[in-house]
Amino acid sequence: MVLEDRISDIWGARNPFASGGVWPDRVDQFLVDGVEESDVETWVRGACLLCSNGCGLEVAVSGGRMVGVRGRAEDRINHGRLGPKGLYGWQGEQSGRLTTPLIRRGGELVETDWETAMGAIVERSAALLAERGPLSHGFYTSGQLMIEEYYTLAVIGKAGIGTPHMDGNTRLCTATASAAFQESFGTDGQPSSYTDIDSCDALFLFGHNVAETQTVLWARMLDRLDGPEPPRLVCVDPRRTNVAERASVHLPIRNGTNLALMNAMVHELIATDAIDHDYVAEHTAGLEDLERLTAEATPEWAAEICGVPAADIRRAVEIFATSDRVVSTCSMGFYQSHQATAASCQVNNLHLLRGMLGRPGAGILQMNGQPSAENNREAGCGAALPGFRNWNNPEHVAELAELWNVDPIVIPHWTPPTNANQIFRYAEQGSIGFLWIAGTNPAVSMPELARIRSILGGEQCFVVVSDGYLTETAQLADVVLPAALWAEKTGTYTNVDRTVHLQEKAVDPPGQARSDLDIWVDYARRLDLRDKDGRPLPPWDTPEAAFEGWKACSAGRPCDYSGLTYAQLHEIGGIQWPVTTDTPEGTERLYVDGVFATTAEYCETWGHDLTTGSPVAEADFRAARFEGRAILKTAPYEPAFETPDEEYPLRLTTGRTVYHFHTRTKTSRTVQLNDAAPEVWVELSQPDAFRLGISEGDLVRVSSRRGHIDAPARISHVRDGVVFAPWHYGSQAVTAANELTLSAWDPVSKQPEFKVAAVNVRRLRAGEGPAPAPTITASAPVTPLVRVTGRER
Ligand SMILES: Nc1nc2c(c(=O)[nH]1)N[C@H]1C(S)=C(S)[C@@H](COP(=O)(O)OP(=O)(O)OC[C@H]3O[C@@H](n4cnc5c(=O)[nH]c(N)nc54)[C@H](O)[C@@H]3O)O[C@H]1N2
Ligand SMILES: Nc1nc2c(c(=O)[nH]1)N[C@H]1C(S)=C(S)[C@@H](COP(=O)(O)OP(=O)(O)OC[C@H]3O[C@@H](n4cnc5c(=O)[nH]c(N)nc54)[C@H](O)[C@@H]3O)O[C@H]1N2
Ligand code: SF4
Ligand SMILES: [Mo]
Repeated sequence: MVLEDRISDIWGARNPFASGGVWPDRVDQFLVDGVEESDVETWVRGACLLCSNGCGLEVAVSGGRMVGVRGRAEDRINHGRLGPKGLYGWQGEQSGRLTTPLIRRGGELVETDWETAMGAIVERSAALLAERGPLSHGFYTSGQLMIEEYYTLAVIGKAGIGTPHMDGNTRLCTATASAAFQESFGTDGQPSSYTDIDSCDALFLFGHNVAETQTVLWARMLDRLDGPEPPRLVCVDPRRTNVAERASVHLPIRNGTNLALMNAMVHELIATDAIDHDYVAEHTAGLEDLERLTAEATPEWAAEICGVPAADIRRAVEIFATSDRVVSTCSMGFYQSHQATAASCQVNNLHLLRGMLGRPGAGILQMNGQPSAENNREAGCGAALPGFRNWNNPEHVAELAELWNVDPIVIPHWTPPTNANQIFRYAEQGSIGFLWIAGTNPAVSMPELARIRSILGGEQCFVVVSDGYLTETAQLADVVLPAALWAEKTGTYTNVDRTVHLQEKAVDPPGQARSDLDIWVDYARRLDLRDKDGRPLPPWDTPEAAFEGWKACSAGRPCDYSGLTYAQLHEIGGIQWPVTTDTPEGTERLYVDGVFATTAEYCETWGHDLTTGSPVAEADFRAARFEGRAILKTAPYEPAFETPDEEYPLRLTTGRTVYHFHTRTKTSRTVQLNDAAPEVWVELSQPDAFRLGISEGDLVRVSSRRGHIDAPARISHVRDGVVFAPWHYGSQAVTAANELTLSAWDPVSKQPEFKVAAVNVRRLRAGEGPAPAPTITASAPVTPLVRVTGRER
């Protein structure tokens, strides 16, 4: 039977539209079997939490349970659409949940009550603070909580305890987006808008498989591609993704060579004099350095390194040079690499050189991945101060001290904030003796898992985990707290184009589960954290009061929420920050006047050398007098840390499939999604498979210097010499791609290199039929198979 659903028909029906038009609405709805629309008692407003798109939706509730979802037609992000995860993935929250706290007794995790669990946490925390001070504490959080929760933890960590050791899994995800914005424009903050896609002449996708990872955004792009005056499309990805299939130019470069390509693209743009001299002169600084650093980077030079024809690089540049309005996106193919910030800055540079920013259709989207990665960065729950403030600027620290009514000396600013890689290193050494992990599953998602497991399982560090499920990480903790998820609580999420959504509580959490906000406020009260006048820190204990606190903190900064209310978000759906009393309807684009955030008073950083990551001195930043001009920065290309050799001759890259979200806590518990991609596989090109004597479905072993995984082989359209492994399947070490990856990172953003490692592959034995990989995505087999995803049921 052919099912018209979001499993076999991932993007749904086309609604083509012309350049400059409005994307037509199409409302997608799913109700569980046996439930009719008339059975739905209430529709509760919110946004999907399974990627950074943040599609506006309503949750159907009946008998106190979630029974379905439908998209909101009036929402600016999705105009009613929902993708596979949005439509089905919420069902995974209804099984396998933690319902009571757990505590380790005699080596085993056993059920306990909140009083005992919180008592144990606070006892350990207070003792360590008394003995060793704030540096004994680390907090590793998420890109999936609400801003109210992040900001609450930021206040606890930065004003109450005073530890610099706070970071999010955003380090693995969007740290490079943030770093590239800071280096180019002076602060974090997405300059552009999804509406730019509606009127662009060309789309450039750099290491971004949007077709599988933000399916509704790809539907918007497809509706442009199938409409009148379609944009030209350029795709940079070593795999033949669905994006690549639609591209005018596909550059399947070797993974780990992005910066060589980017330096050549900028070289060629300058060499062909396709730059907007007026814009560059008025609004940028650093052209001479950029010319010098890219002088030798000809397309022929890059072609050799990247393994693509020089003529194709020229064609891509020509499209950029002959379009008036280009939208570029960067994602993990660029961010999870060794020269991530430099490569992503070069994308910013292409736009600056052509004056293509701040006007409709001309924009940059340095993507986020997780639904609220943006909020973690804004709220300062990660390695930054709240409101994109500069930790190295005493005035910014003084502002926070006044707002929080604490002594500035409490706020950690004597050293750069600690990134997640370092937090795990300190936890390994035991100098961090108390590590609280919330909303992330590092025992599957961090590189070099054998090491991560020994850190989490060791005696040297007390580990608290808050999660909805007993994850691989929770299983190693000393105390596990059952968390409320998504529509079980109220709060706001901000998506990748600065659109803020309010999620309203639809149902109660299971058992004794509590929201992260409640848990952290409880912790703060038990630790008795107070401000200078003895008032409790944080002063709030409800989401809306936390939101008011955040609004005050954000006022006057780029991510200004001061004019926004829950009531407005309820009525309208998504609204883009900054929202002030002057701009109550939000702001579509930043930098429309070409004035950037590069004054010393306002900027978030003095910047870094992109080659070494060493910080620029304040005096040098001031002496350069950028004064609102964007900064053109790059670095010379260098090969990745680990390149192929005789023993490990292939290049591993890792990534996602459309049907699963990360470590699959929700999607493996959703029948439709799990059935579509139930087990791990790895992808090889046809020539590599032939050479190694491997056929479709054969069990193979992929080995790196760190470990190995065993999985059936899919012979796909991946580039020759490249092996692709989805990293979702971490419930066993032998299927977890991060057994293979290495602890190395970009020097500026500190984002780990998940996209490049050297491996070898050997055949173990014949398989039982084709690999269990999806057949209608980038993982499509080179030879057609009988079984087609979503069509066999
Ligand atoms: N279905 C699904 N959607 C998701 C998620 C999910 O888990 N599942 N997660 C969400 C999150 S948190 C994130 S961060 C985003 C990630 O979204 P994406 O960045 O689109 O996802 P990835 O699959 O990690 O990587 C994108 C592409 O990079 C390519 N690539 C690999 N190495 C290189 C390289 O060296 N250079 C270049 N140019 N390309 C390379 C891969 O072939 C892959 O197609 O997705 C979000 N959406
Ligand atoms: N090899 C390789 N590794 C990667 C990547 C890659 O491309 N390749 N990508 C990286 C990227 S981009 C990312 S974003 C990370 C993601 O890595 P993780 O963050 O480890 O992945 P998730 O499975 O999303 O884990 C989130 C956890 O939070 C829980 N959770 C969800 N909502 C809530 C909540 O409201 N409260 C609490 N307390 N818990 C909640 C979920 O149940 C889940 O266990 O992985 C990174 N790792
Ligand atoms: S595109 Fe992202 S936000 Fe939208 S429905 Fe799919 S997973 Fe949810
Ligand atoms: Mo991510």
